[in-house]
Amino acid sequence: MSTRPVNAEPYPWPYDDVIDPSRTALLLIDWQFDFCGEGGYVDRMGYDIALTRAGLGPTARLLAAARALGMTIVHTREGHRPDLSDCPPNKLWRSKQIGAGIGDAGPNGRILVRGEPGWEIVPEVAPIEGEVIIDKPGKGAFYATDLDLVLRTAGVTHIILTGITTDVCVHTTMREANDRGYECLILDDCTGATDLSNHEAALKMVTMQGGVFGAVSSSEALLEALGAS
Ligand code: C5J
Repeated sequence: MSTRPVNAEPYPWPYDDVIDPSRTALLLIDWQFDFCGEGGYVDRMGYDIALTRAGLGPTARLLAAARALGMTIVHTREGHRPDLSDCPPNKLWRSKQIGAGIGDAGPNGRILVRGEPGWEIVPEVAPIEGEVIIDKPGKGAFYATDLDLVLRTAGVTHIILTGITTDVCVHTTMREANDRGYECLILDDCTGATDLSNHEAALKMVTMQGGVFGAVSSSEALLEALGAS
C-alpha cells in the first residue's frame, strides 16, 4: 500500500513524509457516555453534548479504515477506582462545585467511576478484541498509565489523535506525546469540546511556532492521503 503526506496545518503531516500504518497509532480518547452521553458527566455539568458527540461519525469511519490498514488502535477511558482512592481531592471538590460530583450516583451510575455504565465507551467507536484500552485517572493518557511502554513495544512513532475533549484530555495527551518525541496529528472533525471557541482555540494553538505540538487536519484529508477515501 502507498500513502502520502496529509494536507495539514501548519505543515504537510508527517514531518518525515510517509505515513507508515505499522508505525502509526490511532488514539481514541475518552469516547465515554460520561463525556458524550445523556445523563453523563458533561451533560450533568450543563454543557451541550451535541458538541462532544459531533466527531463520532467521522471517527467511526476513520476507525474502520485504520483497522483495515493495521494501525495500532488505542482507546482511553478517564475514570477512578470505586473508592476514589486515585481521585485527587481538588479534582473531586471541583466536580462537586459544578454539580457533577465524581462518584455521585446519576442516571448512568456513579460519575466517572470505573465499571459504571457512564464510564463505558459508546457503541459507535467501541473497542474490539485485540485493541489496547488505557484506563487513566487524569487528563493526559500518559500520566499514571503504561501507554508509552505499549506504544514503544508496538514500534509506534506517529500518533493520530481523536476524541473528547479537544481542549482538555486530547490536548494534554498530545502535549505529553509530543514531549516524548511522537509525531502527532490532531483531527478537527474527530474531536470536540464543551465550548466551540475552546475547540477552535485548542486547534489553533497546535499550529503556532511551526507546529508546536504537531499538525492539524481533517479525517477526510487523512483518508485521502491513506488511499482510503
Ligand atoms: C474532561 C476529558 N474534560 N476527557 N475530560 O474532564 O476531556
